[in-house]
Amino acid sequence: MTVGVVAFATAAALNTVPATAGKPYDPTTQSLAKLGLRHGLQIGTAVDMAALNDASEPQYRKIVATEFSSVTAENVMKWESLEPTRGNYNWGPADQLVDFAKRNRQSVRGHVLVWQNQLPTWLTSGVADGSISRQELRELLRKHITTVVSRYQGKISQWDVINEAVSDPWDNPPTLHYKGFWAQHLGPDYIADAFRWARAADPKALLFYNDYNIEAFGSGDPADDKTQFVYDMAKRLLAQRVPIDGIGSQGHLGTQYGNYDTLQVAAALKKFGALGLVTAFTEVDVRSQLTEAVQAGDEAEINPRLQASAANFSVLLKACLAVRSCLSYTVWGFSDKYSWVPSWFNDPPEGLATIYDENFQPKRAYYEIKSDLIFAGPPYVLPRIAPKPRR
Ligand code: 9MR
Repeated sequence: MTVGVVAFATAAALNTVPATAGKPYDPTTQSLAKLGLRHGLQIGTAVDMAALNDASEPQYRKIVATEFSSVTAENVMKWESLEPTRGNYNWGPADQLVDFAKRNRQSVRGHVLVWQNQLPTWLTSGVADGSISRQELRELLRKHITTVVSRYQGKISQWDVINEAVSDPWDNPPTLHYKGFWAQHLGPDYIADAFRWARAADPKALLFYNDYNIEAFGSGDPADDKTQFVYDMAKRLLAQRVPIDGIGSQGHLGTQYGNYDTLQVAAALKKFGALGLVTAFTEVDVRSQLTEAVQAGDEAEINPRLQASAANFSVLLKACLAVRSCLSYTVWGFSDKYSWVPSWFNDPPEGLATIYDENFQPKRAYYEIKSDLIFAGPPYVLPRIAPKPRR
């Protein structure tokens, strides 16, 4: 009898911490945003402005507002969208997202200042037909960065200053190199210039280099290891006192590939951290091949994909949690209904890449990353460091 009472009292005492309003605390009912905050970690999503503004899609808006503490414009802060014709700016959709974030007390990742894709045609065709000279192009880039960063100064926590500047081993030539429009027309010094111009326009935003396939180190040879190439680049930029603050690892994974384990990814984040840089996962999604059986609804083919996807989302999140300089974890869209994947990969078709299904129901991946946030804590998972923007 006495033993029973003691056991009951002990269980009750454990259950009271941290109770709210007489109810035991149930972390599974908390949002990803809230659970991330326990670690000082921002949980973000890319936002499709058309979906956000679609009155027939209230769930989209609600989930963006409630589950996430950070937002990124999936497209509307890209140059072609901001300045579709020369000198005429279209700020509307980008401003709307920044206002939305403010109302919902979210931070904003700025994406993207310098990239070879989604450039306005007036710019690329001007360069192609010789009417825009090299000198003028450099000046246009300076003006673009200055104008955009100044407009959102104080409202953007992290800017992707440079995106995807490094080639891949499957490119020609296969030896890794600076690729694309900007390297071709301005030479690789545009990278240092861009960071300096961005810093001049916003003293506080954290300035990032952002790329895919840099989740883990490989051979260690910058000729074929993209992570190593980016690491060497960052180290050189720092030695030249270029104001780069962080490395954004996009995290576009696929369940058909080998992928990584948590310790491997954490080691890469730590290595960047040891340079004095912060890190972030900026565009996480984990796609799968949609075989005929998957498309026909065969659970035996769907379930392993959902599980593998969840596991990969979790690997990146746990690695981030384990490294204090990893400040945010952003998914590239949260619902399969609005994912870039199906329209980009069709041979074979791919999809199932996000954490909610097409009906906005949370998938295995959602619950898995939620449990990572719940079960992480000291001594191995500590609050994030306070970042200091480099001058
Ligand atoms: O998700 C974006 C998609 O809607 C656009 O059509 C595409 C155009 O290039 O860009 C996608 O976002 C990319 C991001 O800006 C940079 N990293 C890769 C992302 C997926 O392609």
